[in-house]
Amino acid sequence: MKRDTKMEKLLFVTGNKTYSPWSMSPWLALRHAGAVFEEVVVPLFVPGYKQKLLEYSAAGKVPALRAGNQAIWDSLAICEYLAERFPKAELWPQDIAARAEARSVSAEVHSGFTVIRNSYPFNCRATGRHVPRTAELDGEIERVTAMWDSCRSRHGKGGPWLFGRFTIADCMCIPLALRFPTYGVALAGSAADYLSTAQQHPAVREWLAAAKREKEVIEADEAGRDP
Ligand SMILES: N[C@@H](CCC(=O)N[C@@H](CS)C(=O)NCC(=O)O)C(=O)O
Repeated sequence: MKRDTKMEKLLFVTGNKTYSPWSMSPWLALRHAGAVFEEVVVPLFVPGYKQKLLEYSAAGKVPALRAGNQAIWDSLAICEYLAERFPKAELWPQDIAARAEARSVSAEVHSGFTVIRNSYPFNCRATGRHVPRTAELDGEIERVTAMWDSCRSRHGKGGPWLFGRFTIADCMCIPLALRFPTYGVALAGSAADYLSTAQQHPAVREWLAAAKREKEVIEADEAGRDP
């Protein structure tokens, strides 16, 4: 018998909003889809946090989504699930070529940019952090900004997002873009416009406001603080 998944309640499990970029991506997709969901914030790296995460997903990581008894884990898998569950939200571009490219962008962000991620830990509550630039870091910054520029110039006609309308590619790229203001990385041209569009997005502002209200501090993610 076909299961009506639409009846299954959604429970989203996120890490600290300040420090969890992977949680932010599917949370943006949930908001964009207008999904009704309950949210559990599990503060990371405090005693007992792993046990708590394991109650929701065998991977023991955030993000995790529960749809009834079904566990869905990993940011991109959750976004894919939401694209199927909420087709009207058009979380992928309609055009097959644009969709293939949006998937490539999302996958590249999901599996790549490790130098940016390691050098610039996601810390969306902080600004004015200083981390020395290296050739590897500059190379990845150049790559990601060129990618955004290419999406905007070739696919961005219908709106301010990478593929015009808001898609999963934006869900995956926004947390990466938000690292740049933390570490004072000046962007130019369409990459700067893209960051500004992201910073003004109501769902992003909601996430950032929630992060500001958090009290926990994860020292390992507080890179580049002035002594
Ligand atoms: N590739 C995974 C990464 C998940 C991940 O590393 N989550 C981090 C927080 S952003 C986490 O749960 N850390 C806690 C731990 O590893 O114990 C995804 O895209 O969801």
